Amino acid sequence: MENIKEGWFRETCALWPGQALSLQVESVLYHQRSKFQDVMVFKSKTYGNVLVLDGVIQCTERDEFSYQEMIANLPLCSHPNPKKVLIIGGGDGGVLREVIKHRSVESVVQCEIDEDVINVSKKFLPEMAKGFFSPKLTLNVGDGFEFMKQNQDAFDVIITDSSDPVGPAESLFKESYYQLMKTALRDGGILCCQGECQWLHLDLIKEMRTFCKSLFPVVDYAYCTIPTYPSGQIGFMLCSKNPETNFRQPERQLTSEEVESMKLKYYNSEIHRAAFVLPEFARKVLSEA
Ligand code: SPM
Repeated sequence: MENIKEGWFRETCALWPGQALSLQVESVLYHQRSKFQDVMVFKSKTYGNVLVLDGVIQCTERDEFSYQEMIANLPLCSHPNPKKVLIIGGGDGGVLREVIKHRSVESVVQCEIDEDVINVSKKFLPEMAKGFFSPKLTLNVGDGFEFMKQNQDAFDVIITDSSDPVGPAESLFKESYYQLMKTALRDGGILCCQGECQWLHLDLIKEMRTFCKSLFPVVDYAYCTIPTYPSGQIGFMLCSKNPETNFRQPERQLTSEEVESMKLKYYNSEIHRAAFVLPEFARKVLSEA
């Protein structure tokens, strides 16, 4: 295992040159090559079990909730009545776990291409993967592109929980993919996608925002903090087919009782609003897009 040395896992990638995140390893629980990628789970000293795909951290038991709650709740709370939801990717199940907490959501289809990631998550990340047992779920092990081509005008919300734009997920950051999501959304539908990091990928985010604005009347960008993603944060690209959508003011505000009963640890309506307030260097670049 070339990325574990002297008891430390080190995450390096061409997408964040010159920097690396390290976590201390207690033991490697699983390491196999699936049909699509290298899949590893290790038990870390201080972040619980960690899922790593092609050498890149996807989630840790300690901090996963920030990303999963935000990528699910930013779009769901921006829609007046989300009933049918599509999740592309998200094989660990954490986004699904958050989506099914919404009473309005009647059905969820999840398309994950790599069945090994689902099985490994059920075994080693059970808190995240518990959503896979929900009666609301139809699981489709296969390609999200193909699924959306066959299912147009079908969903209120589409969430793309992808890995980074190298290898299998590269096409999910392209205009043609957003065009396909647009056709799979019903009128008034909303999408939210993993949107990379302001500190590292501002040019990519700007390019994506530009093509999103050519497709949708409303486009916005938000982010959350998360210690185990590079530079400690990750963003979300949000688009709506409804010209009246204002992502910065959640359409459905959660009461503190709802936050409590949904067992939310990061998302609340205040952080929803705050997530769109960008530091000046990013605000400036993205306002030109
Ligand atoms: N459900 C969790 C899956 C995680 N999907 C996003 C993973 C991104 C990992 N790399 C982050 C790099 C940010 N620039």
